[in-house]
Amino acid sequence: MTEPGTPSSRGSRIVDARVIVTCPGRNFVTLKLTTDDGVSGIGDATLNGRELAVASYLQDHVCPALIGRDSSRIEDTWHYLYKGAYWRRGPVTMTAIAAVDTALWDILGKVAGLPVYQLLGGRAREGVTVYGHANGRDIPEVVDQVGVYLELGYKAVRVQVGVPGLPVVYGVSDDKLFYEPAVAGAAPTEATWSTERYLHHVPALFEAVRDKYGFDVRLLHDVHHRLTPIEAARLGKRVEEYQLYWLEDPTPAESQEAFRLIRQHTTTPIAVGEVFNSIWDCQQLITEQLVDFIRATVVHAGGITHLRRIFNLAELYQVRSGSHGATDLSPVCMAAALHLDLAIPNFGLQEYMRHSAATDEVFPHGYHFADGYLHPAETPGLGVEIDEELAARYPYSAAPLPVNRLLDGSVHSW
Ligand code: EZ4
Ligand code: CO
Repeated sequence: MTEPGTPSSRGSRIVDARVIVTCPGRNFVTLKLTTDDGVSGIGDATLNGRELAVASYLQDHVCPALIGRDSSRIEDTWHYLYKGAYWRRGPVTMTAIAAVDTALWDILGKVAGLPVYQLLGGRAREGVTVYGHANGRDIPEVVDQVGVYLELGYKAVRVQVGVPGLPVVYGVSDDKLFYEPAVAGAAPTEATWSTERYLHHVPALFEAVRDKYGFDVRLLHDVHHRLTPIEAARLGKRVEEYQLYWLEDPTPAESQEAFRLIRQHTTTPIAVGEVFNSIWDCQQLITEQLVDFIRATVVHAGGITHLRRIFNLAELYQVRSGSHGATDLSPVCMAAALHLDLAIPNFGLQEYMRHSAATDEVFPHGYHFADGYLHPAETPGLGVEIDEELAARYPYSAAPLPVNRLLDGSVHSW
């Protein structure tokens, strides 16, 4: 047996660990690791609205401990950070661990001269099917927007519509190729919500979209945690005839057994998980087959190493992946997600919201969209870099997510 640390068993040593915070239109936190062989890898560490907490966690507590560590020991480093912190799980910790993990996979790919998906077992499909986002203030506007995505070649579209009587509604914006809910300012903006108005209005949207485009396109909808289980059950049942590909985050998932009630009433497929940070958030959801798609992501669920573990568990129960991919997940996370999506057996669908031109310039990347699919870069590693000089020109600017209230003023899930 080779002694741990002897040259034959050893990768290169980490000599530099740096956190880069930049705001090319929105805030991103990126971890950059460099080895004594001069190889660098990057990982996304962005937690929307709470960016600086992760930056500090990394800078103050993780980076010093990484110096001198063997960059090839990805699994060991994961457990070193997870068990070694004593304080387990949580979005800040798991986003920080994700950044380290992602950067180490990037380095390993570059050292091996292979794109990361090859290290994960190779291509299990030709491309990563993605969905885009059609939204509008009213139903005709959404119907038009679905047409725009179909023209672009998308095979799946999420539809979100404004609700009469509510001034702002999640997912509806003036920007049409992306949607940015975080708003610049020290304190959060506030939105109002009426479940009654929403439930009354939204089925007509699916009817209108199916009438116009038929059943060939996959349609999705995000409830964004706003319903109780029985309300979600009612909506799922009501829209069954429109054959949604999934209904997302129908109810908050802190209580996993809540989904049993939804399941008892409807065959509309359920997707959940964008706020999950560990396998323990979805253990019951998966093993009791209470959902159909797990939407956890590389950046918030402990990196490629831990997300792969979640998807592997899900595969045993015929639950597929459906990873979150909104604009607050940087191109570094998107690149990492694509490598994993390409390699796992139980891939379902990947969210893809285009980044702004400024973001794309700060994060030059080789992944590309063609005919409804995204394809990761074929270059070694993740195939995404950060232009640090350009990044430095965009200083951090506070932008929290909104707070949501019912019409009577009660705080509600946003
Ligand atoms: O609100 O990423 O499915 N996508 C979503 C997103 C989330 C944001 C929160 O940072 O629900 O738009
Ligand atoms: Co969502």
